[in-house]
Amino acid sequence: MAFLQDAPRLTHPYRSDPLLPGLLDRVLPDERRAALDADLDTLGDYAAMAWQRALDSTPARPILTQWGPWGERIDRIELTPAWLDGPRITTQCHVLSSGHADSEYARLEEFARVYLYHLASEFYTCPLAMTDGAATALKASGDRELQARALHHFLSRDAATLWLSGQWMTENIGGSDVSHSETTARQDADGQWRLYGRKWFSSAVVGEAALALARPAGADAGNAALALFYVETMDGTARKPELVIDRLKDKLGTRELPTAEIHLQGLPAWPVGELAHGVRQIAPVLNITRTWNSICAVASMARAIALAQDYARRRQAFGRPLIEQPLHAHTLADMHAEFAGAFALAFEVANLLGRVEHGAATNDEAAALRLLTPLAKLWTGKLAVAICSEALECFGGAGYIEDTGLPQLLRDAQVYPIWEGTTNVLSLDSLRAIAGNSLPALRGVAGNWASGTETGHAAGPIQDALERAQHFVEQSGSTPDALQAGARGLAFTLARCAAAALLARQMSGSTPQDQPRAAAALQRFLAHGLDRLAAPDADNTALLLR
Ligand code: MFK
Repeated sequence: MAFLQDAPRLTHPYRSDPLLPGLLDRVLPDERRAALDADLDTLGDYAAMAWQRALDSTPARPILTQWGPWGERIDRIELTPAWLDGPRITTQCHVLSSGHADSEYARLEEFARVYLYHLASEFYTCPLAMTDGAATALKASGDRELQARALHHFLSRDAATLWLSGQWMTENIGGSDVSHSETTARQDADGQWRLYGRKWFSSAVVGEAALALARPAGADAGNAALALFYVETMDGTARKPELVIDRLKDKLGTRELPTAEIHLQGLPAWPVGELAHGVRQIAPVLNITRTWNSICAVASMARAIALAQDYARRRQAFGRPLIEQPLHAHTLADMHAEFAGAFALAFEVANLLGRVEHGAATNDEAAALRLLTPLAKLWTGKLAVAICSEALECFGGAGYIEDTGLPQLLRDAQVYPIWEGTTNVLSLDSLRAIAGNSLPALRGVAGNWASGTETGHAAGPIQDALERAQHFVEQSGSTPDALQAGARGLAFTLARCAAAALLARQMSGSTPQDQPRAAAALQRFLAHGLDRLAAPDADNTALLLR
């Protein structure tokens, strides 16, 4: 019998996760921790089943049928198995509803579920994220009528009554810059607002509702005149005729997610809040979906690393298992250290979000959260691509072959730095936060995180790097172009400093049994460096562009 290579096996995504159980043990009160276990076990079991199901079957794709046999417009979308499972498994395990429970721990408990569910969901998490954002934005709007209409559906614990919400911002003319949006809102003779226009990326077109930006008829140009509207998409079981699906997107990854181009032809709509400043009003959605993005990015890293580590024990090369080859082991350990930092930062954003929403956070923590949200999104998005790419290399040629299930990890990861704001857009958002008092707040908060006695060696380099970042902001503050050109380096420096401080805190709080591993992750993370600041030189930049 010729040699047959053992395939990588996925160990239990929850029980074998190297970081999640320890984090929950450290942060949650005992009773809450115990209550969470059943849902996390179920989601871990589901994730293991879904990985095997994907390997055992031909990849499924959503299919749009636009016309019925007698020429009627039907726009029917057939979904993949994971999407058909979505309503049941998410309501059964309280994925969305748990985030809106009355507790400062609600968001941490929600995102623990999201982390385990994400890859198994085939990006059903995308419309869930937007639904979570829509629920948060409706709560923030104070509009009791819309809240009564939608929240019990968005946060339902019953698959039969669950509604998903989209977030319709992007247009052909405006992806990152929505100020030129062409969708208009007009009132009909009965006073009902209706939306007219074309939305270019709708990731939840199968949902029952959406929040959409539109310009009220007669309003000024620019983004301040845009308003936010709530829409519903269904008449019973049929899609409303004023919502037309033009086509599904043919994407690099996230192919199970039915992203669509749509036309709005007078879709009934209700204003959310005042009839202007729609970007400000949709901002809560952005900050929530960016948090989902960060958690989902670390979930992809966790999966890629788990498979690569398992394989390194099964695969022999040059006379011994890969895991015993010093260079390969060193590579895997580097991947783990970066992942550990990203995991710590993404989950701290989740934890702070819950604390801020429930009045349990300090003012500095609240200000730091505004900055950490874009930082976590931009850094984890980029890192997920790098780690998934490195993980594919760990399998050699097999990592490039579709039916191993591995290439999809990289294809899908490429979405994290793009949607919900690119790395540069998020870097600019971090400048928006820094224009407030977020940077001094972050310095204070990170100083506390890294202040444990065992981690004194980490506190110095972190504070030094943060001080250089502050100095850079002050130096370039008077020249906005210089500040913008350096914004990405600044953002990566701040993200890495926050992550290092969190790894230090984690090490101090670990059990004696876990401490050596936490210390190793911190040491290796610090060795990769904190400072990504680069003094931008506009002339030098111009010389390199054509
Ligand atoms: C599986 C993982 C889950 C992820 C789900 C992903 C779903 C994917 C589908 C999509 O990708 S949907 C499309 C997402 N599109 C974007 O993310 C747009 C990217 N562009 C931006 O983020 C721009 O920064 C933005 C359009 C939000 C604003 O640009 P502007 O027009 O230059 O805004 P401006 O004038 O600076 O800000 C307007 C107001 O919003 C200001 O408040 P005021 O009116 O009070 O002055 C800002 O402070 C406020 N604002 C903007 N961003 C904010 C914010 N407030 C809080 N948090 C923020 N992040």
